[in-house]
Order: sequence, then structure tokens, then C-alpha cells
Amino acid sequence: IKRNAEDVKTTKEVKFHWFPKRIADLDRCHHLVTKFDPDLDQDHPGYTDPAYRQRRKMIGDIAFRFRQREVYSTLRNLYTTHACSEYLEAFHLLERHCGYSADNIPQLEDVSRFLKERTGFQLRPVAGLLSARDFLASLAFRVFQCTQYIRHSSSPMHSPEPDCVHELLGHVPMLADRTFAQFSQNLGLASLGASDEDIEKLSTLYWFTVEYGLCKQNGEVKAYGAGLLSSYGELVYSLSDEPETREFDPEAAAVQPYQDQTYQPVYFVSESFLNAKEQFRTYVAGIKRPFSVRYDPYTSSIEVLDNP
Ligand code: HBI
Ligand code: FE
Repeated sequence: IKRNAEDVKTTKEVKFHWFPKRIADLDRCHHLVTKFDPDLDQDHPGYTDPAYRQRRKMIGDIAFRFRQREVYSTLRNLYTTHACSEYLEAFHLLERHCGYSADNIPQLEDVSRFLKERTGFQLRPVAGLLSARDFLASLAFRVFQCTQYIRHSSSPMHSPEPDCVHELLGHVPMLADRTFAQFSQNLGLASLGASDEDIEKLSTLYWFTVEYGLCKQNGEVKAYGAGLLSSYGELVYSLSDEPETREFDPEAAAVQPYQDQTYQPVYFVSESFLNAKEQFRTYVAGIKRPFSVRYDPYTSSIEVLDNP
């Protein structure tokens, strides 16, 4: 749900060929010419040798994958200055114990085990974008539906849909924080059986907190939203002087129009996760539902309580 600055800014028409300006831009210099390609050129000595062609493909894929480490290192460099302390603490643990590194994509199962120990959250694999109702419902059980595939290699810094970079670098570290985990579960619980209008509001609230939230820390503003922490361009932008920031207020955030094509025009800043959680409790009390729900952790199930 990420994009990069160059894709977003529609300035005047570009009259020259794009060219790389930073060494990381070489990730975009990956266009192969098909001449002499063993898969396409019938005169290539390896054309009729399937084993050779397969090995060539394997080696070629390693070259194409090279930029994955670029995404990791580029984002990692920003975290020290831009991410909130809860994120940083978990991120370092994930590097130490869970195989997070520039040249390794960790297994969801290992990461899930880590989260389970920290906050009881677990990861469940999902094939793509879910409906807001289904996605939020899983949070009620402390289950995070997590994509496993990686973004297309032609656009390493941007993915229109969630991918494992977004989940692992954006969401997972925050789900290791107890207060944030409780806040996420509360969002999920509030969504169960809610009207379509309320689902829309909760999903907008999710957008401005879990995805694009900022928070105050020792007099500075830091990022905790997964959409920010998995997007170099918007992470820098969100903490610059450009965008408008407002104090977090669930009532306002639930109806604020949002952008999924460019950077957000406005970000909400929370005092703390504890504070956001309390504010959300008040917000939820205002949602009309003919029943209330409670999560029973012993049986991992939802109890439905009739309102008196
Ligand atoms: N589905 N797989 C998946 N991952 C998400 O992060 C996600 C989703 N569906 C909806 C959604 N996020 C949000 O935009 C909110 O509507 C909850
Ligand atoms: Fe997300």
C-alpha cells in the first residue's frame, strides 16, 4: 500500500531519459536485452539444453533478487531517527533472534512464534488483500493475516498491495508491543458484527493509526504506522514539515478522507499508545451494537453477551 516519491509527484513533463542519480537507483537499471538469451535465441548453444537453461534462470533470479537487500538496508538506515522506541526495540530482537537481515527473508512461522511469546499475536498466511471486515475480524483473535509473497522486482521501493516487506518491516515489530497489540485486538473486537458504516469507520481509523500513525516520544514525533515504516519516501515525508499533523482523535480519524494513491495529506499524532487505547475505548462505547463481545483467551473464542 506503498508508493515512492517519484511515482507520486506529477511535476512538469519530463523531456529527457530517466537516469540513475544514487547508487541505489541502479536497482532500476535491470532491463535485459533479449539478444543471446538462452531461452529466446535459437542460435544460443544452450537453447536445446533444458538443464543449462534452468541453471541460468536460477542464477538470473539471484541477480533480480539482489535489490531486496537494498529495500531492507535503505529502510533500516532510517529507523534509528524515524521509528518509535517500541518499534526499534522489537526490530533489534527480530534481527537477533528471528533471521531479520539484509540478505534473508525470515520464515513467517519463526516470526509468528516470536510474536506469540511476546504478545500472543500470531501470523496466519493469506493470499492477498482481504475485505476490511474479514481482516479486522482476525485481529479480534490476535491473528494477523500476513501475505508471504514479495513485491515485483521491477519496483523494489513500492508495492500497490501488502507484501512481506510491508508485513515484516511494517507490522510485525509493532505487534510485539503489548499496548499496541491490545489496541489492535480492540479494533478487531469492535468490528465483529458491526454495520457496514462502522466497518468503514473502523477501517479508516485503522488506516490513520496502524498504517499511518505518528506518536510523540520525548518531545519528538516518531512513526509507528506500518505503511510509513515500510515506505522510505513516505516515512521521510511524514516527519518533514510538509504534511499537516493533528492530535489523534478517534472521532475525527474515523471519517478523515484518506489517500491510497499518494502520500497522506494529514497524519494523526498520538500522545502514547496507552493514550490512544483509552481514547479508542471511549470511541467504541459510542458504536451501536445490540450485543457486546468478549474474547476468552483460554478457548480462543468470542463470547457474545446480550446487552441489558
Ligand atoms: N488485507 N491481507 C490484507 N492485509 C491488510 O493489511 C489489509 C487487508 N484488507 C483490508 C485492510 N488491510 C485495511 O485497509 C483495512 O480495511 C482494515
Ligand atoms: Fe498493512
